[in-house]
Amino acid sequence: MTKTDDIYSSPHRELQRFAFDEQVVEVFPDMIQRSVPGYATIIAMTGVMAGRYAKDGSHCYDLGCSLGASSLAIARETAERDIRLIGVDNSAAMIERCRDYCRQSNTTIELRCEAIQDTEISNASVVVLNFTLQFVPERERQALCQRICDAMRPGGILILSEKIKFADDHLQELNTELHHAFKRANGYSEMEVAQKRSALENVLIPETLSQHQQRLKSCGFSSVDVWFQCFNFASMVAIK
Ligand code: GEK
Repeated sequence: MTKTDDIYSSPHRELQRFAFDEQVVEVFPDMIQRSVPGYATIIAMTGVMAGRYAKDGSHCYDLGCSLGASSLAIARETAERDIRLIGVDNSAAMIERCRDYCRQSNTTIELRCEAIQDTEISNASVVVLNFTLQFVPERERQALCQRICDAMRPGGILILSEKIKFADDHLQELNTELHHAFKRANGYSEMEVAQKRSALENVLIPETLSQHQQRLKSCGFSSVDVWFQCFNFASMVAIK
């Protein structure tokens, strides 16, 4: 049983920058499910795509794995195959809890507590960045995506899911409001939505779909598709 996210349900006199600490880990499954439209679909389809593209004798990476939702979905779809599954997160609290989940579900995932900008990547057939690149400093994103592409086997895939922004002001406003309405429909109050938004300011930096697509192309991915979008959340697949 996971706890209900009530972190921002009472007024915070001084809002701290959002961090993936013990308090967040406690409520994370509930928080992400109620905050990200399409989260369950994206995780399940990450597993399905990995099942198709993961190659025997290769590595699959879940970068920013949190509690291992994507890794566990990949593990389910690649059971009995000769694939090394690696999860990376720089939050010690997340990795510790993820380790418990892996143990409980009898799943073997190599977990690394380190920055995805520094982690070694090689012989990859599948790399997943589900809602993680948005937390990496903007100036470091190109080098990271380049390193991922370089470490990937031809025919391998990168699954990149992100909160996105819109170049068109009208669409930016509409999708922001629709996302907030989604959160309210999931039980968050106006105050919770507003406080979370402030805490994430300058921590989660979204980019437009075309920025992502151009970057992926410039790194050497030959095909890039947006396979899922709901409001200002999207998931792309890039094929090397
Ligand atoms: C899921 N993928 O359930 N290096 C390593 N980890 C990082 C870094 C970094 N530079 N920056 C942030 N993180 C997961 C959800 S959550 C998304 C991913 C969200 C980690 C951070 O500690 C957190 O666990 C994760 O990336 C982002 O599908 O909460 O919106």
